[in-house]
Amino acid sequence: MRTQKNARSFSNACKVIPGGVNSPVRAFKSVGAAPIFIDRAKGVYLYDVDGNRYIDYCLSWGPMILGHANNVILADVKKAISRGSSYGIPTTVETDLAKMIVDAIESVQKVRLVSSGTEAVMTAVRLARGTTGRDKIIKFIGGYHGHVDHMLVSAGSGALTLGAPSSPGVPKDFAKHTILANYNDIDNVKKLFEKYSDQIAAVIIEPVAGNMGVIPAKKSFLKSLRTLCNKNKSLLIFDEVITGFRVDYGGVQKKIGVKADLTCLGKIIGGGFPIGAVGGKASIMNNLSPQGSVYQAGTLSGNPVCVTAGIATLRALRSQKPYAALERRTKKFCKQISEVLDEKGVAHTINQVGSMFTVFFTDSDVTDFDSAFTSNTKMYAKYFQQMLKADIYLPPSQFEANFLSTKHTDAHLKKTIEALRSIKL
Ligand code: KE4
Repeated sequence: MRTQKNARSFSNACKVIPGGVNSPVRAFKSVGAAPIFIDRAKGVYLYDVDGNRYIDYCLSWGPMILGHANNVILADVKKAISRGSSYGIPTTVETDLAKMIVDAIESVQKVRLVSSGTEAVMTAVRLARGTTGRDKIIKFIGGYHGHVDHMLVSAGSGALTLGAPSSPGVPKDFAKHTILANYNDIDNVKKLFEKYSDQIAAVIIEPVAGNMGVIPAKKSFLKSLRTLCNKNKSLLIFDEVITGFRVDYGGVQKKIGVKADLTCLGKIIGGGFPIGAVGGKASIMNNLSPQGSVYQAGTLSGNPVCVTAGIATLRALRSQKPYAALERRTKKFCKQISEVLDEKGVAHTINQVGSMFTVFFTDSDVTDFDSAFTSNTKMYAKYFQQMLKADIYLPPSQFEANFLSTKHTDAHLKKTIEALRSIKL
């Protein structure tokens, strides 16, 4: 039932907020629909202002791995917020969260907390440049690392979806040190190192891409990247803003056996509150101000309320160890989705890693940006709209990731499969 409140909320928002949203992909433009406005959420459910209830597979783009309004997190946050919300002075909870991250990710000896994934990436890149004295950064076509100027060069996620591979407002000079490579194509990277070897400060990669849809990097590719960076004295930056504590407790590094020099985190480590982090070897991290000379700062960095939510989240993940069960449940769910799409004769490919996955409407394998782009985005829009009508909320873009939480039960997945069977594609 779609009454007028969603529509009215959107037109009111458009009067005072560009596009009516505070982040482009929320506008539902690429799925040809008007956005819904959320009143509240609990567990796997979203409730919009029209009174509709949806099963949520976007989970605020990843953070809500323990479900919305998780009681344990809420209890800790309520206690924290009653002691004040921000001091701009160090607190011991910041040390506690940093320590949890250091203990969880072997390659991380020190951590700087910030307020978003974009800030984490911005800091990691500046730190890599300051540490190596070099300017160039290799990123991958279709990779999205937040909206800092020098990363908006053929970005993925919103920019990719909006068909603007690089954004107006980014001066050419800001982008000229960003070199683009093809994901999973080591020969391409080798050629770039041959061309720019002693100029490359770092390679930044999502070890499991989430912003051109889910695309895992091949283990051999990541191992070769590690070797190339060692040989050329460049740093390897893993952007684990999505994958951090999503596919395993820590990141993907343990699973794939490749260690990054710097790791960017966000989303889950804040439990739904604004947060980001960059971590790595002490010898590199110590170059950050005030210990070193690479400047970085933030009024709300390490905010005690956000950090408390992060600690509660990681503590729950560390004790519940949900990852194997989440992976099993997600694999089974993807198999069921595929069976129904086969029954409907709809060409598709599903990429799944842990509890994140994407249904690409294409009949080719999806291993990089070009193959992801063979997807039929009109079909995706139809799928999104029909599933929304069936009270299932999916990411409003073909080039994003779906997520399961620990609150998604077999009954929720069964209802979703029934909804998929009922729609016309
Ligand atoms: P934030 O600044 O949005 O916290 O993080 C930027 C970022 C960095 N690195 C990766 C791998 C990311 O996926 C992101 C942000 N992800 C998008 C969705 N894929 C956020 C959603 C949005 O832009 O509204």
